Amino acid sequence: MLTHDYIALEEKYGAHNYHPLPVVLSKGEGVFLWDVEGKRYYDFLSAYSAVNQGHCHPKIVDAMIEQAKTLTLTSRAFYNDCLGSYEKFITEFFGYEKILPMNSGAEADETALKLCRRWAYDKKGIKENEAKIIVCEGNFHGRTITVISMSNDPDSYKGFGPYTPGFIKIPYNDLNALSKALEDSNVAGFLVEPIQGEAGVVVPDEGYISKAYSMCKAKKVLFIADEVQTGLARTGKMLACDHENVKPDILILGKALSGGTMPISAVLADDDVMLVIKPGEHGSTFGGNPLSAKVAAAALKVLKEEKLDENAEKLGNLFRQEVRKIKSDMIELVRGKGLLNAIVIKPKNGKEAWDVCLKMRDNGLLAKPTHGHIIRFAPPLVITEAQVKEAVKIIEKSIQEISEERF
Ligand code: IF1
Repeated sequence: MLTHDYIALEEKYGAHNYHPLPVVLSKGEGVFLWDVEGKRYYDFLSAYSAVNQGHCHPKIVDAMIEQAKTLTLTSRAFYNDCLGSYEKFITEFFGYEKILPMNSGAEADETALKLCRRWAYDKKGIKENEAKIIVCEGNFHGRTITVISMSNDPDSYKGFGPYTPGFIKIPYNDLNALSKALEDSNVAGFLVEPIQGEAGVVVPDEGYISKAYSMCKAKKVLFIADEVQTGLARTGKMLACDHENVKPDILILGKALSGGTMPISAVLADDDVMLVIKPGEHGSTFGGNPLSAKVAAAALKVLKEEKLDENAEKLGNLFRQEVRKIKSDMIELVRGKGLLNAIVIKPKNGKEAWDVCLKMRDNGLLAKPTHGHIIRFAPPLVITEAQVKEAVKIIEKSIQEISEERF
């Protein structure tokens, strides 16, 4: 089968809930992907930052294979011999008293919302069913009904109502709006992405996170950070909140927690928050299974051993510096932190970000547009300096070729 055969198969038998770039991948290693015809590409998406450790990292895959041969799932009806030591490891790793293990990012966000609401009733004394949670415009927290109820992107929410109530939406990066919203005494939590990924890698002003945190503290409101995409070394620190020395009351992790091998997410909090949920009140069949316990521990160890946070910081600076040298009227703006970056594309001769991505694919680099005119650039954090430079050459060449094309 060739590329078009695989695409036709998905088109015929799969739901049409995605519009992928036309490339069919069959192998990955480190920063590279190969398509079914054997062509090699730089991966500058990293499965939306799930593959921070690089494709098929041997230490993560070894942990996975070894555990898969021994025990994969017991459910939480019984104890298993992997979960406790993983729980000890990850809580010490991030400095929390407890973890609640889940699978997808959206589920972890839902878990955080449930924790926050229950804490509001049990600890803050808000009347039942009246708790409110502040969220930000432009957010992306996943696809479940409650999560899309927080969204102001019609693609996410339109036509899926009725929606879950209890959210106050305020503009992102706006402390005045936060201050006003915090005046409502029924507010229990503030859920925020330290950098908004889906919105197009929107980096807030310096001090936004730390000031927002202090404002929440002053009102006895839980500061909840969705670090599903920004976490785990992507932005140059283990957590994006570390840039401002903020320790969220509730921390949400996903994606790279498994190095891209399987869905593993986690919610971390101290006892005061985590223990409001009692046996039987929350859970999931797969959350905390022995296989994911082993895989997640291995994935975290790789981040630390290979100092991927430092590499992201250093090579992120290099990437932005090199891209800013490209002379093209199609580049409107380059922004980001660590190795989570975006280029805002100014269309030319009817050519848009999508066309640039197709051209980059032809030239051996994969990235995906968001919101029509923004291209996200987020390679695996194991990338080297020479590879960043070569990748930027491909980006430059592609933008130049597109600029010269007409309809
Ligand atoms: C898709 C975006 C990225 C997330 C944050 C929770 C979740 C996500 C901050 C949910 C998921 C994804 C999902 C993926 C595309 C992607 C994405 F463009 F949509 F926004 F990464 F930039 N919190 N992000 O970014 O995690 O339930 O998917 O495990 O195809 O929908 P999930």
